[in-house]
Amino acid sequence: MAFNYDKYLRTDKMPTLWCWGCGDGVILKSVIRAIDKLGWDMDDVCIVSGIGCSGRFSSYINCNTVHTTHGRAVAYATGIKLANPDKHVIVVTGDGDGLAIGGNHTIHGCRRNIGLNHIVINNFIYGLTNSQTSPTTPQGMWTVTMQYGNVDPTFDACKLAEGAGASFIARESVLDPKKLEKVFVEGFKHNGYSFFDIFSNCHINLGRKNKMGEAAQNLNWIESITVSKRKYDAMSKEEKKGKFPTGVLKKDEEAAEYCELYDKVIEAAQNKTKVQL
Ligand SMILES: Cc1ncc(C[n+]2csc(CCOP(=O)(O)OP(=O)(O)O)c2C)c(N)n1
Repeated sequence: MAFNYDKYLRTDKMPTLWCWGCGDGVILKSVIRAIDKLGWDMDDVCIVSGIGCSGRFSSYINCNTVHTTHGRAVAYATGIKLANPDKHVIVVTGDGDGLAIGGNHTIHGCRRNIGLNHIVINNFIYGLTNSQTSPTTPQGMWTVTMQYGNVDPTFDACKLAEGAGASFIARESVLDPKKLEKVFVEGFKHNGYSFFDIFSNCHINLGRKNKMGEAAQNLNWIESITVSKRKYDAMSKEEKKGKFPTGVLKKDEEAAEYCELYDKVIEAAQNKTKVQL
């Protein structure tokens, strides 16, 4: 039987504002399928998004949703999770939203290892505002702010998350929705900061002057830069250049989750003692 998305969607908000062929819809459907697989009650789920095309995520899914300000979604989500540690909080940002203006919040969410599920919809560009350079825009590509080609070094979001201390890190792309669903199920179950770098197409605003004006061209390019972690690990330094490993890149189930640590602060305050770590 066909999967019934309607019960998870705000169908009165359809059609979406996303462009034809946009990967955001694939990610939305994969998140819904993962939630369904986990059997979560939608009253226990909160989606927090920032501003951008990716920020629209919270508009279309029928659960608790908070559409916050640009760059601040992780900060809002931190408060929501601390006040409701038993709820499932999913943060959705763009690469600009979560890695440029909101990069600081992302770093500290990872450092605290708070139990958030942070999906960066990485389309390598500022989509909503029409093609400004983002931290993940590949060098050499045209953007409206780098019309002679972007010279800024490309940012690897998963390496940032690892350096900052996230305990679950994965990368996938919209090319394979089944893999996406699987990785969301695994990461959503994880107790700690689950960071997902999801490569998505923006053939309209990244593609239009970078010879990828059609979704398929943009997707082919994503395929050309991604390689499974298993293959990546066996590649030489030279072969690794310009490639990004996909799959689960880190999973540490021993790392302390922040809300649980914070319980110790509450306990210490009640007993007028110091936290026992
Ligand atoms: C404080 C603030 N600065 C700038 C903006 C304008 N703005 C809105 S969305 C956006 C960037 C969107 O790019 P990204 O976060 O990568 O998301 P996408 O649209 O590609 O999903 C910018 C700069 C804003 N709304 N608020």
